[in-house]
Amino acid sequence: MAERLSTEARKEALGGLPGWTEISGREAIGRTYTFRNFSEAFGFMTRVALFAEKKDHHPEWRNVYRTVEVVLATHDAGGVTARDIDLARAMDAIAAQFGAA
Ligand code: HBI
Repeated sequence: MAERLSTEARKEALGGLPGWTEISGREAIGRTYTFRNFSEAFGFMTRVALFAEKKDHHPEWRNVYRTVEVVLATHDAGGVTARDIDLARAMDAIAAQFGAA
């Protein structure tokens, strides 16, 4: 199983992930994406869902119209692991293809 990152390692990883922040009250990281419209938000979620399934590592997320709020944590490890950092990077790359802010 992937190892939980230390507070220090988590902060360092977040330094390389603009837009991502710590979630207060639990060991998790989050980011909100804003797309041009619902269709693009849902397209993003579909692409991420396929990637997440392939990696067997899944986001917690909430879609409201053209925004997608994401929380990443490794439930099996009870915190943030390298798997979350990898998923955050992949989500950023997919979101950039949709021109998300
Ligand atoms: N996704 N975010 C997240 N965290 C997990 O611990 C996790 C997952 N997706 C699948 C998964 N674990 C499974 O590997 C296990 O629950 C069997």
